[in-house]
Amino acid sequence: MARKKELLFLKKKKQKNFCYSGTGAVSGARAQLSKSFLRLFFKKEVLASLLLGLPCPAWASPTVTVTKPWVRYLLPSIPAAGYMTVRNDGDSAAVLTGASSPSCGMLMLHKSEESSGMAMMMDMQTITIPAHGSVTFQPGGYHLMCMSPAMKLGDTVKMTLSFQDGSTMTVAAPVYGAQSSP
Ligand SMILES: [Cu+2]
Repeated sequence: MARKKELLFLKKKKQKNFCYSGTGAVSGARAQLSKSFLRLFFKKEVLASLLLGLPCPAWASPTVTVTKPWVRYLLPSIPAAGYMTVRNDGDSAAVLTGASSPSCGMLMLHKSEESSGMAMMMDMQTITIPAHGSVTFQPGGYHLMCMSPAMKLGDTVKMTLSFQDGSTMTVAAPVYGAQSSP
């Protein structure tokens, strides 16, 4: 019984892994696996798809939409932040599990919060967009943290969002400076 559950879990994981294109996401998902034989299995799968150049069966959810993506960029040495509104018109929650961008090095899910007068930033493993609801990424709240920004003002950068159901979405975000926003 327990074994069956484990296999189901494995199947889900496999589906999820297959749709990631960023190496960061793959290694992140791999890190979640506890058993070494599972790790081997996944390594083989990922390696095979890389070697054979198999297309990742990426698909976009028909019920999730992203509006007004933009990036606030200050300096190359300071992480930039990505903002947007993610809307979910589906009947079940959409769970954002990661993000990647060729212009960011690592692109992380973060949340800013104030705690006893101090501004804090938290690393989020997932961000849930409720059914028939939306989550707004904005200064002072949820944001995508672009750790090594390679961009300049006026550029448009691509950011890919990965969801728990295996769907992905790539958005084009215009780059703004310290004083401006869309
Ligand atoms: Cu941050």
